[in-house]
Order: sequence, then structure tokens, then C-alpha cells
Amino acid sequence: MAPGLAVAWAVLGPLLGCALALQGGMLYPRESPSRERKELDGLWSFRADFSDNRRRGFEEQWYRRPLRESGPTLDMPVPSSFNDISQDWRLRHFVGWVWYEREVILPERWTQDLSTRVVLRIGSAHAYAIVWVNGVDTLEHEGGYLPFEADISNLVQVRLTAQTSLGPVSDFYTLPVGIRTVAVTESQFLINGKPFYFHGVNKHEDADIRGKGFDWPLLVKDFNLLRWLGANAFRTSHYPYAEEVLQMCDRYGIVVIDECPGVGLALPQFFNNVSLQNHMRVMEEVVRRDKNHPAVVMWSVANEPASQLESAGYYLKMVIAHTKALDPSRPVTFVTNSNYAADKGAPYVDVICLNSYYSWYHDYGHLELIQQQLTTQFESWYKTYQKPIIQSEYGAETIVGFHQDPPLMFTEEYQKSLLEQYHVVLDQKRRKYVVGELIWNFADFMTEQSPTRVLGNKKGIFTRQRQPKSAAFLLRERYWKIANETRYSHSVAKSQCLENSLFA
Ligand code: BDP
Repeated sequence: MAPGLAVAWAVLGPLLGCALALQGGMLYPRESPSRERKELDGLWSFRADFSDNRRRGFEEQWYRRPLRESGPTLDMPVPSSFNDISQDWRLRHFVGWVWYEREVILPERWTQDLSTRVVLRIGSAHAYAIVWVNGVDTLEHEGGYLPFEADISNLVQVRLTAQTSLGPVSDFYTLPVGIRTVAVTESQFLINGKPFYFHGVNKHEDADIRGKGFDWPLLVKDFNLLRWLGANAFRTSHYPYAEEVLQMCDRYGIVVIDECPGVGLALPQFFNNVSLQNHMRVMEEVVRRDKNHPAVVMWSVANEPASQLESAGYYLKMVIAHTKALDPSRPVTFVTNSNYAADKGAPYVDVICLNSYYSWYHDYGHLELIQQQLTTQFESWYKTYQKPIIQSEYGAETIVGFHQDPPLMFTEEYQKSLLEQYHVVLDQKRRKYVVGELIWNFADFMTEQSPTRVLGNKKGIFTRQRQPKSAAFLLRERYWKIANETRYSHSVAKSQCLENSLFA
């Protein structure tokens, strides 16, 4: 196997001025028939040196061993500003040395063909950088903004061969694994044989400017916020998310209900054979891609289909059976907003997932009705099906900064009060057969314009810029309380990174 290239670099506070001698140019790294390029952008291990003299890293020689062995580390996206990503106020204003580390597997040709020149290039590091490669002090650079590089061929080129009992190995692939079981009883969702309660969110892959699209800094920010919130789960509403998202969930112990893009199946004509074949094919693609993620504990084949229709009943039965055949190890569900007496798909799911918007899309303003309506909802469904239930959506549009007491719709007070009413009933039922609650939504997101949308969907507990509304603090208190009641016996102490994976 090609040797790992361990890279650590550190940056320090203010720019002190620099004296650079011009030694030729520095070409931007472009691929060509004779040049290959390997991106080092992405997630790095990170540790800020909080010691009083800010020099512990040097004193203890953190560059000699994997950084995580020196103490707690965080995941840090590169490129990004560490001050903006974390919820830790100490990092917001931190001045001093911070350590970044990345382990890299280089292509065999780079490390074994001694005529290949391997150059390490840092695009920019603010404001003073020292770079170690495999523990060797290789490069120093003062000043941010500008690139610097070093020939590291001699540090990474070693002749190695790998052999198995079947002969030489010609292909290598590393698959992180996690081992856990998932099971469902009449009233419980079990992970590793223990009752699991989903306290989390629904998300969207959405942010300002970028819209939908994968982005490491955004992802790490969102995971920091999930941690801040005490959430242990989310649903990938309403489509499979980027694979990197699931990798993070595996590592951080966030449980996922993985949903396919079966959304908007609202009309009778959608439940035909062509859609059905297509839907089953999509489930195949989702399962094939995501089955190795221990974080994924359940498949959701659709969101709010018109499941009161007979044709929908047959359709959902087929899609669910197909998904179970593809993966017998995981429960399967779809998310419904139909009435318990009318729903034709519910007989086929393992867990009932219910969306309801009491005091939002009807009975506007009547928060006092929620407790009774929600109790009836849960009791009717449970009496009919004797299956565990997740409140898979509930929430209220909230424009950040709108306030009114007594609460009126669209204010932060209304969102909070609505959540509180739901929580009273959830607390009564969660020790019985309700196995989860997922707020709609983690953050505000963009939608088509309509009379019900004020520059998008504003049901986020965070704004689209990831700042908390009042309800986020309410939910935070609740989720940490539930987390502390139901916590698995794992250690969170070891790491600035969560290290609380259920699957470790
Ligand atoms: C639910 C849908 C979700 C919407 C939400 C809403 O599942 O996609 O965004 O309503 O209207 O019914 O906020």
C-alpha cells in the first residue's frame, strides 16, 4: 500500500511583514499529460493550542504523532475560517497557534516511481505556517493570502509491496465500518437492542448563495449546530443527501432516516406502473449507495403521498416490499399526512411517521387546541396499527425578529408556544409508543414563491444563515434533557470532535 503522507501545519495571529526573494515564478497547479494533481481540500483534524503560552504543541511535539493522540481535536474544513465554523466562543476570537492535520494516501506511482517529482503546495495559510510532512519540518511561510510550496519527493517515496495469500494486491479500498443492529417492536425502535428515541430535525441541502449543493464549511457548521442542539437524528427530507453528509453522520453518531425523492406524489395519476418501476429503481440506487452507512437506520420511500387512495396503497406496498427485499436489515417507512382511518399505505410500514401542522395550516392561532388534537392523532394511529410512531414534522413559519405577546402567527413567540404545546403531548407518549420527534425545519430554506411563503419557508429554528431563533433555545434545552435521560454509555469527554458515535 502507498505510504500515508501525514501533513500538519500551524498558523499564528497577526501578519508581521515578510521579505521574499524572487526565485522564478510559481505556476498555478494545473493538470496536464505530465502533471497530476491531488486536492487536499476537505476535512482536516484541528486543534487550537489553548495553553497559556500557546506553545504546548511545540513542547509536546504534536507533529510527531497523529494529532488526535495529543488531545481533543475538531473536524475543520479547509478552506474556511475556523473562527466562523464552531459554536465554541473561545475559537471565535482565538489568537495563537492552531494545528491542522491531514492524512493522505498518495497514488502508488507518486511514491514508487523515483523519477516523479512530488510537490506540496499550500494555497494560503494565515498568517505564519510551519509544515511537517511525516513528522519532518519541511516548510515555513510567513504571511497569508499567497501560495508556497516544497518538493517533498524524498519524504514520501518508499518502495513497498503488498502481498496476500492469494498473491500481490493490485487494488486497495478503505471502507470505514460500524456494527450495530436495528429492530422494531410494537412500541419501540431498538438500536443495539436498546430503545432509541429520535430527537432531531428535518433538513434541506440549502444555504444562501449556494442554494442546493455540497459544501464542507456549511456541513461542519450544521453538524456543530446539531451538536449544540443536542440532536441525535435527522431525516434527509426529501431526497438522499451528499455521501459526505452520511459519512459525517457515521462518525458523529447522528442517526439518519434516509429518504428517496418520492415527494409530491399527490395526484391519482401518479400511481401508475411506470412511476412504480421508476420508484423501485430509485430505491435500488439509494440502497446500493447508502447501505454501508451504519448511521442509516431506516429507509423512507416517500413524503406525503396521497396515501388515502386505493392505488397508492398498492403502489406503496410494492415499493416497500421491494426496498425490504433489497435490504432486509433495516425498517422501511414513508411519511404520511393522511388520516389514520384513510391511509392505505400504513399497513406496510414498520414505523408510522406522521406530519401534522396543528394551529398552522388550520385552526390558525388556536394553540390551545394542539394538545387535544395531537393526543387524538397518536391514540387513533396506535390503536389502529400498534406500531411505533415518529412525529416526523411539526412547526410554524417564523420571521426572525418578529415578536408579539400574546403570540401571533409568524412571531418567534408563536413558534415557541406551538412547540411547547406539542412537547406536552410528546412527553406523555414518548414513554409509550412514540419513538421520535423531528422538527420542521432545521433552518429556513428557499422555495417557490406563494402566498404561504415569505421569501421561502421560514419554519427553521435557525435562519438560512444558521443563526438561532428563540425556538432553537427551547429545543436545545429539551433535546439535551432527553439526551441525558436516554444516553448510551459512551464517552464524549475524549474529543473536541464528538466521539459519541453509537457505532464506534
Ligand atoms: C410539509 C412538507 C414539507 C413542507 C412543509 C411546510 O412535507 O416539505 O415544507 O409541509 O409547508 O407538508 O412547511
